[in-house]
Amino acid sequence: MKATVTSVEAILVDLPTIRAHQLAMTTMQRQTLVIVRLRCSDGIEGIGEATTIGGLSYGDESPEGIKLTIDTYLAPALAGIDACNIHAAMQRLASVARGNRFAKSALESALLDAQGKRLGLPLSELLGGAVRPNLACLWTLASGDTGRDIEEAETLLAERRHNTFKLKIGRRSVRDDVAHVSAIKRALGDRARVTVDVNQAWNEADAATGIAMLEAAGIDLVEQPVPREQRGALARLAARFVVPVMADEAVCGPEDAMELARIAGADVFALKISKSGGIFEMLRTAAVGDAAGIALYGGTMLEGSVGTIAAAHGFATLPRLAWGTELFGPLLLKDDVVTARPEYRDFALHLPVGPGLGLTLDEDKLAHYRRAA
Ligand code: MUC
Ligand code: MG
Repeated sequence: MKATVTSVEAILVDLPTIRAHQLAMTTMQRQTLVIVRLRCSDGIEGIGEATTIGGLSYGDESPEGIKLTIDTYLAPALAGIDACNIHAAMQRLASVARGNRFAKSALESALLDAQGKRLGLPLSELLGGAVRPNLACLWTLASGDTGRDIEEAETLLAERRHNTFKLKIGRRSVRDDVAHVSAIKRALGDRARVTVDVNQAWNEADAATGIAMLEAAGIDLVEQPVPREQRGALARLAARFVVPVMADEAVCGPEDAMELARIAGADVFALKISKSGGIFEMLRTAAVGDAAGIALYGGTMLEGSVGTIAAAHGFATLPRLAWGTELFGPLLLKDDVVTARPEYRDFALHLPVGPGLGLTLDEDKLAHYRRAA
């Protein structure tokens, strides 16, 4: 079965969020997806997604930059190559571009989606098989208002949609943040797990103060309290506290994982296909953590359905995924660009069963939400 890549299109899609989403570095009112459409000589089309948070405020690839990189450098490099050999295609991309992991991840997803459709296999089967048909999925409370966050959590618990909540902190003073988190934990009690993501906002001294108070308040996990470069500080905090410390921004690829494992820099790794440069690199990163006894967690860049389901297929194949996932991105968006939205129930995301990603683009929605050229 031979097919070559005939064209690649990168489309910017702007979707409104259901409410403001406050992180340490930005407040989101909308999300911009970069949807990739890869067409092959046998008529099969694969889709992928590269999405980041808050333009350039979170990472070093912006949606506009990702589109430019794909249009100018990566799409020409894929033109005419064997669409069935995904490893060779990714090596070709590595040879023409350093970094640019988000853009590469979207293209890899599109190649895998096309190959899955070609062979009639769901992506997770193409990867060797899912060991779990659904993925535990938390929700992030980030409205910026404590009372509203508690109400939101109560509704989602009652609907059996989520029973773990991640709070985005690091924007206010340590004391104000701790007061906010503690109030939410007190209201929810043992009915829910509560984690926090500081998104690198604290220095080591603030982190030591903050984590001590969060631990006393019964918080279950602290994500990326200090800047990503400060691996020593992360290791000291992980050693000092019982509450698990998770690396997110500090762990992108297998080399980061190796170094963090060597210095016992974290108790948990947040995995993301985009920051690793695709599903295969995410799996290699996971393998290093797993071998070092570091627990794993399926992270998100608040992607829409395409990026979320690509990650879900990858996470479903991991032998161990102790902390579940945060693959709730589509639920934060008011609308979608796929015909059937992913299914969330009983505190989990359920994997679609169709070939490839198992998703179909909704052409009318895509035309409606795509950014005018
Ligand atoms: C991050 O840093 O983990 C994940 C959930 C959320 O609300 O923001 C993201 C990014
Ligand atoms: Mg994070």
